[in-house]
Amino acid sequence: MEKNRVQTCFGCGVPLQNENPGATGYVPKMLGEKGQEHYLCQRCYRLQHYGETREEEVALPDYKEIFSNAIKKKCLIIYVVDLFAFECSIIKDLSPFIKDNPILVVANKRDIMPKAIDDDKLRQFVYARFKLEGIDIEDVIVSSAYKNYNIEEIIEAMKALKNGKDIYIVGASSVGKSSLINVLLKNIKNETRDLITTSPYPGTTVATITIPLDNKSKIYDTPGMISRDSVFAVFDKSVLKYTIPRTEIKPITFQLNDKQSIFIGGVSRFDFVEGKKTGFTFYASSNVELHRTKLDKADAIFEKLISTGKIKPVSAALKGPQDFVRHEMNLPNDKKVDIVISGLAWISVKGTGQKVSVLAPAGVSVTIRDPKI
Ligand SMILES: Nc1nc2c(ncn2[C@@H]2O[C@H](COP(=O)(O)OP(=O)(O)OP(=O)(O)O)[C@@H](O)[C@H]2O)c(=O)[nH]1
Ligand SMILES: [Mg+2]
Repeated sequence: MEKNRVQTCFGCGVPLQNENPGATGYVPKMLGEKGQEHYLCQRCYRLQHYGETREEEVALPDYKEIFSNAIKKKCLIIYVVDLFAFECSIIKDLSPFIKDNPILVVANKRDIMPKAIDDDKLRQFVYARFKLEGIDIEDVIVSSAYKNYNIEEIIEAMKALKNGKDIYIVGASSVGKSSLINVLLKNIKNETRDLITTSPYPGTTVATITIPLDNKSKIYDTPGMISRDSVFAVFDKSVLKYTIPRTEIKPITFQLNDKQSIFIGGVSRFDFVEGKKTGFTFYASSNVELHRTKLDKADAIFEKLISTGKIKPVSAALKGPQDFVRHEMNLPNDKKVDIVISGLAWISVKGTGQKVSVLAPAGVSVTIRDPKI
């Protein structure tokens, strides 16, 4: 590596070093030889070439410091949210740093949402939620970095809004910020290889990455904050592998009488405690198995399925009902709502005053919101 210049990894933004192979930002000398335009740390090299993730974690950055250092001048903010894990996508701590700038919201991962839903419905949902959070936004574009969906629309909106300024891509971890930048660059510059490292698990981008966009402005990729009260902060990779949807989610409706339960894998449980027969529609990754049973037998069966591994996924920390937190709720009267287990699933139901209860892992929030769909 050249001396006197702080080199950073183009894949994740960490400062590079070639002395300690066990430490963050290690780059073998051969990768850092003269003539190479972009330097990748060993972790990014492995992720990009073999999709391999090391078990050891990189130190998570101090987001407040990153944003207060980064967003000092006027810029265009592209705030990326995940249409599936939406509750984990709105990061309250971010608002003070971005609020004086124009904000374009990109609602990503359209491909995993059911095809039958109208994009406009999703846009309205996202609009309403940002309004509720008190964040003024210019527009919402529904996109898929995977399917190259509405990427041209994002580029057009960027052109219209950026006014010669730089662009910061912000948002929670794993919403697809780096993936979007890679497809935006492909479309704008016709570059064909992925440069910024992406991975299914939170904490991929570690520091702000600067990419020249044109001769006037730059685009900045930033590390995403991990929502503390979601499954992303609680489950390890072996569980997240199942819970993060990779393909279109297929809603499953159960017509339940009260005193019936649905297991959401071995990692959550929904109990219909009291009320008239109701249709409950479950939205979760297709790799999360749903299992119906009677409430009075639910504790014993739940424990048995978990211990025998006959339900997927299971988590080593969740062995039986005693390891979960119970959230009891009275549903509203005559109103459609979603019951959300943050980052894992949501259950859509017409409320008629039913009494329900959700067993969720400790630390994962369970909330009721206006319906997404
Ligand atoms: N299904 C689907 N997956 C996507 C899409 N965009 C990104 N992903 C996946 O989501 C995961 C996270 O993507 P990243 O681009 O690394 O997310 P990030 O927001 O940069 O994450 P951090 O760097 O941790 O903040 C990866 O597995 C991507 O392949 C999309 O449009 N659809
Ligand atoms: Mg990233």
